[in-house]
Amino acid sequence: MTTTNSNEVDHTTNMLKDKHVEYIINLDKKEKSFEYWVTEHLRMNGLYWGLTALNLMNSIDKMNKQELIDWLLSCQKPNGGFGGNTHHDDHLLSTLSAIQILVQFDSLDKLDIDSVVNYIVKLQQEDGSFIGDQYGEVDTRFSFVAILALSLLGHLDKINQDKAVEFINKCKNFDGGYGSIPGAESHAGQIYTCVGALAILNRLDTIDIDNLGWWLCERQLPNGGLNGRPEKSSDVCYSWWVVSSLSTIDRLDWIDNDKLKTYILKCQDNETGGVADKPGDMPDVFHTFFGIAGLSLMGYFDLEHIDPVYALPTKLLDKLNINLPWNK
Ligand code: GRG
Ligand code: ZN
Repeated sequence: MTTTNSNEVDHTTNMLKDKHVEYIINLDKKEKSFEYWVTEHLRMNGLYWGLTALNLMNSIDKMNKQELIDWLLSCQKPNGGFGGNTHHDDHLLSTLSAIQILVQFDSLDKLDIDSVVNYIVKLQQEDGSFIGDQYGEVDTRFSFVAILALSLLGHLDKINQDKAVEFINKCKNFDGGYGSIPGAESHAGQIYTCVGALAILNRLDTIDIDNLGWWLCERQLPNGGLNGRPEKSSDVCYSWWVVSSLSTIDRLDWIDNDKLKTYILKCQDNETGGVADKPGDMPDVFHTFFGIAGLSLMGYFDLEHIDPVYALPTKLLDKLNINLPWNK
């Protein structure tokens, strides 16, 4: 399969790699525009999505590293956490994105690691769960984000890991999936976070693999795309949430990879570049990243390989000496 730029190319069978690179680079130039890294308060997440997508396409050097690191460091608050932009409150989600960006720029040494670790550790609750910020919402997303961030910083020992696992297991449902809090319905996004957290803590043994594998593969619809829970429509971002979970539990062959690839390709915008949530919709940086990440996980188009748990290029995790037993 070729990778090309031409408008004459059939985007339903080819990946428009060069156009996607241009699309992402241009987002950075459209400062103050509506699309500027999705929305202002999410800029740290947006930068992580865009940068990682470029990295998978071997084009990270197209970004201005020094300028971005200076901006990123200006988003750190006195309590150690990072805001989504310079004048925004700290949040666990933007703190993880900041760390993932620094890993990709090989610049973790720019960080006062102890202050960030302290910030994250304080967010763990008595029952092992994590809150995302000062407002106190509990969600398995925050368990995962805290565990992933501490793992990248080499300080997982600072939290109560057994309690963290206990809380995640309370969020497991009869169908083998996981929800955001105990009793909440299974959702592919929450499953990614719970499976990822358990993988990092070396507790994949607590997962009901067959049940979960079935639930996940039933997310594939006749159009090849995946949905996030029963009765919902397909969306490109589930090419990450579902495919990464299947990959971590070693059941990626339980869905039709070729049909999903075609669905993702149909969501490409062959004029502007970028990938949309559904065929014909407007592209955005979030779905561009998750579409490309899904293709990378499935091994298409000579993309840099992404790790299904850390959501970073595998080669960078090897450099950090992070153990990836699921990556056989
Ligand atoms: C490092 C990749 C990475 C992520 C950090 C924030 C986070 C951890 C994970 C988010 C997991 C999650 C809950 C994803 C789901 C997002 C989503 C599309 C929600 C909408 O779901 P529905 O079912 O609506 O309400 P749809 O659009 O599917 O019909
Ligand atoms: Zn989506």
